[in-house]
Amino acid sequence: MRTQVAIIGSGPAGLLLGQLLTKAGIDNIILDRVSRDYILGRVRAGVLEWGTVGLLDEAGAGDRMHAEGLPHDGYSLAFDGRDHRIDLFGLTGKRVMVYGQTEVTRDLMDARDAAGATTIYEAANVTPHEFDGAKPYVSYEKDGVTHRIDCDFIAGCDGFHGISRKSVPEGAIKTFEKIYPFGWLGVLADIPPVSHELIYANHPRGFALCSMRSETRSRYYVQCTLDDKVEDWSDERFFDELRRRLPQHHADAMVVGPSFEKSIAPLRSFVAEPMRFGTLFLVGDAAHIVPPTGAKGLNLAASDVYYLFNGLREFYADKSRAGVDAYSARALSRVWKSVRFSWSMTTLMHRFPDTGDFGQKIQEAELDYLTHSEAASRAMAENYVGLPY
Ligand code: RFL
Ligand code: PHB
Repeated sequence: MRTQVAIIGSGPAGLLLGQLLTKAGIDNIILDRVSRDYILGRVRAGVLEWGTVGLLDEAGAGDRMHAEGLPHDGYSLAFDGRDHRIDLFGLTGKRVMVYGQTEVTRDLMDARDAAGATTIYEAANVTPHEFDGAKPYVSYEKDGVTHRIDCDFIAGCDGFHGISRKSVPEGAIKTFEKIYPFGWLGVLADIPPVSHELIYANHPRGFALCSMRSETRSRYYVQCTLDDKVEDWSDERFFDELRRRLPQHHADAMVVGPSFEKSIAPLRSFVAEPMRFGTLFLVGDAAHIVPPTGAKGLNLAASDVYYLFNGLREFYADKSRAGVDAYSARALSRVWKSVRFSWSMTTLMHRFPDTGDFGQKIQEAELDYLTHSEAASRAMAENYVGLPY
């Protein structure tokens, strides 16, 4: 088999890149090691920057998002028993879209099917080869048979645990990592959200987040310890804990109900540099991970795709390598700003077991500063809605 761009990974990064390439007339094949249903069973991000919304429109996958997604003009920082609203629209003229990653993925898969582009699910032992030369290829196994796809470029969109980053010789890559001493326990339940905007709460018992997927489906999180087990958290215990961490008027307004998804995610910041090795490009979680506090993971995958897609389009349309050569530096410049923002919002809103009274006082001072300084609130809002590409 031969294609122009072989894409490893059918998450949001691989699917968005594939769809933009297909629309530009650039042939591509996507390979994933799991099934389509398995991918659609994952519950992950929920907030889209407006730049991501625009890319989904450009990919021809935005109709349902505009019909069913919820544009949000602000969110609340809750602490000390009260709310401070970050007026995203008033401070930046921009808003975000609340629309789940599962739905984004489904819309991109449907658009890909409609375009007739090839995706190979349940491909085993996918491996990128010879990406330091001009004739790269990807091999994989399916139903016991080994296949080979020759290509011009390989896009490694295979997430943090994927094979693409691991295929790069150790000496050619530098990684940066920070592990946080806590996780998030999340539930999904068909109950109306406690508030029509997101609430990020800092409480002596730990962080909490009230998010949503629709007007009838809530996504709630509480900070938990790294050794917490999902089995130890009944719905009753979860909602009791969540309510205790919210200002009283929100706790009183909360409707509770049975959850149908409950999981724990550890929090980590990670960046791999560079993001390009010859004809292999790392995209999205394959190259970087952020803690979810700033809602940046999925949006960073989208901005990487923007830079790579434009580089590839320039390569095929104008015979220019300038865009692909600039990919890593352009993507990393935006990545590090989102890594910084996600780290700072995580540091501001969580209880840390190891920073003592000093760390606590610094948090309180920063929250007080945010409450009283429009400049500080605007800086936060500007990062949350997404820095320009
Ligand atoms: P994905 O979504 O992980 O997709 C990668 C795809 O690659 C496939 N794959 C392979 N295919 C072939 N061969 C291999 N060897 C392969 N190894 C992996 C996988 O099956 C998969 O289909 O990466 P992508 O596309 O870069 O998208 C990134 C986003 O998914 C990610 O940034 C966010 O979901 C991060 N994230 C969250 N972000 C938020 O903004 N808010 C959240 O609440 C939030 N919650 C989460 C998250 C990430 C989580 N992970 C990765 C464990 C919760 C979790 C649990
Ligand atoms: C979510 O809805 O899952 C969500 C929203 C905002 C975040 C993280 C997760 O910062």
